[in-house]
Amino acid sequence: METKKTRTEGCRTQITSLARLGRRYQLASWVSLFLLFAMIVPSVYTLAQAPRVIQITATHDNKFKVPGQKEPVITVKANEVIKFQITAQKGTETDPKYPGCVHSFSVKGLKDQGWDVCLKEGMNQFVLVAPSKPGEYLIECLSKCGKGHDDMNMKMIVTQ
Ligand SMILES: [Cu+2]
Repeated sequence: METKKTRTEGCRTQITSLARLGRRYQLASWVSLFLLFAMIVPSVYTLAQAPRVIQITATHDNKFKVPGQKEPVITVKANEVIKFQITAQKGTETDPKYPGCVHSFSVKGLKDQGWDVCLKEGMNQFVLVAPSKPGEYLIECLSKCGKGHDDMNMKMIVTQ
């Protein structure tokens, strides 16, 4: 009698442990699913947050040009992170104050925030943060590049 009892009990415990194991597996799959999401969601978020790319050309005749626009104007949001891709062509002169640069991409009041970039001949890629104060800013070339240099500028509109 006693042995029978223990056998049935043993069976029961086996069944319950199987059920527990099943539950544990289910839990494991839920945990792995959760982990998968935990890994995917931030990367998708980061991709969505990837900085906007703005392309500009700094021409050989010392002008800033934005593809598809008559006048070079860019509109950005306050504090927006922007990735600039600027193709720079060599002007007629070079400035010893900006060694190795054919032009510069500068905002006079924002130099300390990185807005004074040396443009080398060819493709220049860099990331800048838009000013926190909305308004109109003048982006200038401060590297004396020859005829037209004094007018080598473009507008940046910063919106809220
Ligand atoms: Cu210039």
